Amino acid sequence: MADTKVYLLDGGTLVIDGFHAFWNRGPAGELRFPCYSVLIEHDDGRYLFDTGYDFDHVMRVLPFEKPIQDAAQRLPAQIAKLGLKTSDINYVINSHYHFDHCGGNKHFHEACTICHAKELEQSGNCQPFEHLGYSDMTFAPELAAKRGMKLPADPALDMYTPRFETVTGDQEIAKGLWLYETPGHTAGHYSLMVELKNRRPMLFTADACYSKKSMDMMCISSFHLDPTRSLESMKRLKDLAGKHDAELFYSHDLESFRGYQTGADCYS
Ligand code: 5PN
Ligand code: ZN
Ligand code: ZN
Repeated sequence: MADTKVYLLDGGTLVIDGFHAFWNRGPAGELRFPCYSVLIEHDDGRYLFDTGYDFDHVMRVLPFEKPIQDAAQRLPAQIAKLGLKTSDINYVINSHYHFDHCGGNKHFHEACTICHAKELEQSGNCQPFEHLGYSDMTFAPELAAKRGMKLPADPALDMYTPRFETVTGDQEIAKGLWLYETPGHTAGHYSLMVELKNRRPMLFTADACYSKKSMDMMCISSFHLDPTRSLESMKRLKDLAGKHDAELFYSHDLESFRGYQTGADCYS
């Protein structure tokens, strides 16, 4: 039995307006925030929670979010830096299918792809106001075709036929690896808690809570399906953190991210 290890993989940054990050509160103005993936080395296999954004996709579809992602921040390079190949990843789990959380799925040809059943359903049949969020459909080429979307030519996609495993409810998907339902931001959003031997559990909020300031203000982002459920999920995260003495790791918080250990510097 080896100890579980957690690596945070820096995937670069994007810009949104303060009124998007803090819905109806602001203040307005450019806010640059990080995107990252979480690699969990577990006895049962290697799990990757979220896969960041694809630089070319953002430049093509949302250039106004001004992506900064250098070559070393591309996900395959981040994986290589740990001495791994993309084929070493056994499971890709997506908190949800917004473009800044699934852009790298296409690189993981061997992995089983896990998500909430409702998320897969919604991403294939979303509300008009969700189209920008669900604009990178490379994670599911067949769904993209069903939505009538033509995917750009991409060598990564030639080899990519994802196998989906959908789940519902709270789930311990491997020992000490917990998925908690936190809907509202999207239909089938999951947050992830990882129990470790030598420290407090890590609770990755994903987009159920962008930042510490969001939690302190109980303020959600403006990209959401259901604001009331979003707030309930934020309260749920706070309760879970209290109950398990877990440390909250936010999805898009530059200040917090600067304090996180990244790359080969892992948590265990
Ligand atoms: C970073 C970001 N930008 C735009 C959208 C959107 O329209 O839905 C989700 C989202 C984002 O996470
Ligand atoms: Zn999102
Ligand atoms: Zn996000």
